[in-house]
Amino acid sequence: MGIVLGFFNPELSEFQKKKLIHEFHLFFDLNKDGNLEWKDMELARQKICDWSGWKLGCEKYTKTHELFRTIWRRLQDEGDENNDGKITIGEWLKMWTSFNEQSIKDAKKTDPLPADRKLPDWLESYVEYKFNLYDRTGDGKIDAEEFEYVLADFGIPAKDARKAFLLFSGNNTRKVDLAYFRELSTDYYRSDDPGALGNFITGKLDFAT
Ligand SMILES: [Ca+2]
Ligand SMILES: [Ca+2]
Ligand SMILES: [Ca+2]
Repeated sequence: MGIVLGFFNPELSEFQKKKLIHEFHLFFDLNKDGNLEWKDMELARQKICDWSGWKLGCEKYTKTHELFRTIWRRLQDEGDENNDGKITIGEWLKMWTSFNEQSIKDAKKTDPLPADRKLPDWLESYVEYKFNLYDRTGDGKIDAEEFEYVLADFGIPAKDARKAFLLFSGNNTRKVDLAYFRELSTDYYRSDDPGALGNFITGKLDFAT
């Protein structure tokens, strides 16, 4: 048995639930039917391929297809409790609670990351996909224009995206590369701290309502 660490609660707080529900509806359920299915993954894959000009048959296209198949397989394993090919919002939240419990249970002193900074395997791949989606110029960092541009496609007002970017980039003093983006994403998915900068990574500024 791993060491039981008392510093975070496996139960999701209301704040954490709000963030996860927002992410589910905004970025995962792309066809907006209320469930997460392979169809949604296909739409995500199509989006990055279309935007990047990766055509059927090219290496990037094939790689992206494989990436999403893997993400979906893992996500379905962990989240689709009744095996009906759909992850409902209830199953989604349950999956995150189980992940919290498991991370506490498996935590070891030698872990490079504390239990509350771990991400599920499939999410590591998804975070990288998300980074590449934002990094339109492919220069290894996200700038304010890219962030605003990509979020506009998800219906986020430009002024909110701009403000969010300024917040987590420390008024443009911090380079938003993949390593920092991963940190911010971990805040978003795992942290219960309302002051964590990663809370703003989806362009939503307020989870109080
Ligand atoms: Ca859907
Ligand atoms: Ca299901
Ligand atoms: Ca860039």
